[in-house]
Amino acid sequence: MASKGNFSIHPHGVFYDKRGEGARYEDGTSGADKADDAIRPGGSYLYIWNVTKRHAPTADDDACVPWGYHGHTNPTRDIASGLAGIGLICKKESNHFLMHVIPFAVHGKRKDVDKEFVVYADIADENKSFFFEESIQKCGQPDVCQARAVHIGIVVRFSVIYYDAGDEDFGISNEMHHINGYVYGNQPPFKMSHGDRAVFYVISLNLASHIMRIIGHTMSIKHKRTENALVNSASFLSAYTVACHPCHWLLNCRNLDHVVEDMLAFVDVSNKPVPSEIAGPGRRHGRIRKYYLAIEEIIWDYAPGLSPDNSVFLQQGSNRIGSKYKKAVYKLYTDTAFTTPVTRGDKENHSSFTATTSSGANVAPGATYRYQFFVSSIDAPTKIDSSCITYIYRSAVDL
Ligand SMILES: [Cu+2]
Repeated sequence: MASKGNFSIHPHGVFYDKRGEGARYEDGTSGADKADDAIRPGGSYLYIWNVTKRHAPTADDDACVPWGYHGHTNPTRDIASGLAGIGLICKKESNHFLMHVIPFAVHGKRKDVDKEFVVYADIADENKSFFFEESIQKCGQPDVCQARAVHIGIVVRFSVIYYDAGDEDFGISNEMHHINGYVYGNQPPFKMSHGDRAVFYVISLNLASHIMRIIGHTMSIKHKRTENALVNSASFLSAYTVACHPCHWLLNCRNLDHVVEDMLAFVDVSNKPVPSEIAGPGRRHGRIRKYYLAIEEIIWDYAPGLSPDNSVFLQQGSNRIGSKYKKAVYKLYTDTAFTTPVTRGDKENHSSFTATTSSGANVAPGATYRYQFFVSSIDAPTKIDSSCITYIYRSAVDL
């Protein structure tokens, strides 16, 4: 420990006694049992963590299980200051050791995958960082920023005992929606070759939900097929995928608040000869299904059975729109003439205000575009999935 602050390290997923906990709180202990709670500047401390059979991956787990570690002298402050990382606990047969700590670096020793990546998705609140007063000196006019700053007092038992609201906009400007410490796509691209088997260790620590996905790829999480890796506070998971289609793909958080903040990175898949079941052309051995979808404008009534008694706000009037709005819907036709609609039964006719894209094409009014989607063995339901998986499609020109 060489920093100016008192900090600690608190692990997840391993065994420790009070001296290896690294978390400061009122636990009724004293003396040696408190020495791990906060290491002073210039000091050092030996944390002892054990990985016992009870902490090893189970037979049903993947070869390795990711866990997080972070500062816990004041967890909010410590994590905002940057003190977070990831560790792996692996089955013996997959490695020659059980735990390996990888602070935002790749592990690279697994035999069951070609590539390993860390996706630490979080919101770093610089207002709460131990170093905020130093960072504020980077402001063009430090005095001006200091006056706008949100001042947070000392924390006792996780409660802030004083709090100066400051300037909310300035406070928000210091909240970094990051992936591995990078915002607005500044994370260097995750590089894969076509057909690579990859695992993404997706973790989060703070109080927000992140729904991470890679466009053009499905994932397997806990042996189940999905396209979303959902992580909440202090969540750690492994998302397995196979690099499809050489291209530049978006990896981002689907939480719409975080889409607005451009919480994203990119996956670069380079070209390489691959087995036919992975390459696009090789996927065409299956049945081809053609759908002719038009995007049409309609007037949609949100409450066709509305009575004056059951809704105040949906009654149309001089100062209210009412229950009817202009919408766009996908409508299925029999062929490219787009003149004969497909009649759908009641069970199939569920409004559909939703859409799709895979190539990013922007289809202009009156134009048509042919999207090709492939369903290969690597996207299929897994052995433990139910026989069908439900996905949505939607427009993605502007979310
Ligand atoms: Cu997010």
